[in-house]
Amino acid sequence: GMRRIQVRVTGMTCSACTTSVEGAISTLPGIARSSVSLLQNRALVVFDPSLIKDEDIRDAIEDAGFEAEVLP
Ligand code: 9UX
Repeated sequence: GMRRIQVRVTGMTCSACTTSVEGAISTLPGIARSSVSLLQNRALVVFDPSLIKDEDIRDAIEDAGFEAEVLP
């Protein structure tokens, strides 16, 4: 089945940052759905855990230039 996580994303200061984060997530394998909130500093990601791990999603957001932490 699909896994759903929330990621705290800090360092987004404008809507173009949000678009960058969305782009970084959506190009990863196994992503079913993602939405990023600038105001809440939060990304919601639904993905196939047989294709990608929480840590890979976090790392992709960090590689795009933001701080990311998967929430418990
Ligand atoms: Mo907006 Mo974000 O001008 O790194 S794109 S601040």
